[in-house]
Amino acid sequence: MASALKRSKAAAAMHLIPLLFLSLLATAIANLLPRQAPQNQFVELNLPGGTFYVGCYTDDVAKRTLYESSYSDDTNTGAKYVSILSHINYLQGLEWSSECWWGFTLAGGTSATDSDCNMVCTDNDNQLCGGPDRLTIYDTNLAVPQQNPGVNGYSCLGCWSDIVSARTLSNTVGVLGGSANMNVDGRTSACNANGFAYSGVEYAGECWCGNRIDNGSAQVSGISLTNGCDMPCNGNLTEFCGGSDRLNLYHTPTRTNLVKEGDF
Ligand SMILES: *[C@@H]1O[C@H](CO)[C@@H](O)[C@H](O)[C@H]1NC(C)=O
Ligand SMILES: CC(=O)N[C@H]1CO[C@H](CO)[C@@H](O)[C@@H]1O
Repeated sequence: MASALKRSKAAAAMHLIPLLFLSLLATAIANLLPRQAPQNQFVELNLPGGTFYVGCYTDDVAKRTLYESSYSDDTNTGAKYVSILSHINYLQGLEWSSECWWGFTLAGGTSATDSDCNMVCTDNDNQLCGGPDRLTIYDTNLAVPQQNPGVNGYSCLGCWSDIVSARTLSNTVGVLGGSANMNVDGRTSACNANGFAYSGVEYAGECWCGNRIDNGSAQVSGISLTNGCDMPCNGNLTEFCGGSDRLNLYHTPTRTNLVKEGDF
């Protein structure tokens, strides 16, 4: 009886071997077939010209692959993310269905297989938004912006700290076309026309003017990719307009009719 049982178990196992072989073969063939690239799902979204799929990359909460900024929203779709951030995105990454990351360069991470990025976007089953510790990365193919060295007689003093509750420059002066039209040229000429020797651009579209540096603001060293002055101007994507709590500060030594602080 016992030996009959053993024999039948062995016979069953013999039947499993061809099945196992067939399943391995099927997997091998599937891997050889061309896979639908994720970017095909985004082509329909009218991505800004030139945007292309870079690949699936690893990410690490302790050392982000794209560190410039992040945005998370449970109603995220790739399309929504792209439309919100397309004007400031250079490399953009989608992760864990609803997280959006961007940066000018890959700050870490390594290339992973496309199939690791297998999570669909939170509210759109037809788009892929990365995976666990995996980013679906796109490149907008835009040139990385530069710090404008100076214009209209103002020269750049670099990147300076600012705080909402204690401003570095205490006067706001609008530019023609408003925040959406902000650039260093418009910014410095508006401060000049209003009698200010210092001019600052912040957070892509904020305008600040003053005749002294207030509240203990200090220069932040480093290149634009690391010192926080990393947001392209709304009105000129090829130059920086400060960042979050950061001003690109400009000064002109030639102004003679300075207004007093508080006069404006
Ligand atoms: C845009 O920025 C670049 C770099 O700072 C500058 O050379 C160019 O004159 C700017 N264009 C305008 C219209 O301000
Ligand atoms: C919080 C703080 O100290 N704010 C100061 C920033 O600088 C302006 C101009 O000197 C002062 O009026 C504020 O009190």
